[in-house]
Amino acid sequence: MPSALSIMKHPIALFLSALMAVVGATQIASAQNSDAASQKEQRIQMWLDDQDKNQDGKVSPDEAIRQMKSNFNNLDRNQDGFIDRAELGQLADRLAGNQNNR
Ligand SMILES: [Ca+2]
Ligand SMILES: [Ca+2]
Repeated sequence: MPSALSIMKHPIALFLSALMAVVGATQIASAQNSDAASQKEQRIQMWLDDQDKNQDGKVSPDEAIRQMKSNFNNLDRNQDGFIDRAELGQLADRLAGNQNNR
């Protein structure tokens, strides 16, 4: 009767553990991708929680603080006087891109 040790040394067992390592790595990679997406969502939500005082889903000039206020005209891409979720998303993408370039 083979011991547990000799089963682990079996070629098929080695193959299976190698396969599981590859599958595990793939799962980690896709988890990182969804992390990036959820980090972006979290960032947008954080900004809105922080600055969207009247909770209309966008930041007006008098709600904006710090860099958001000083860059308001740049961040308000469509110049409608508000930084909305889409525009916050563009900002989050830009910040994420800057981090990757470092
Ligand atoms: Ca608002
Ligand atoms: Ca806008």
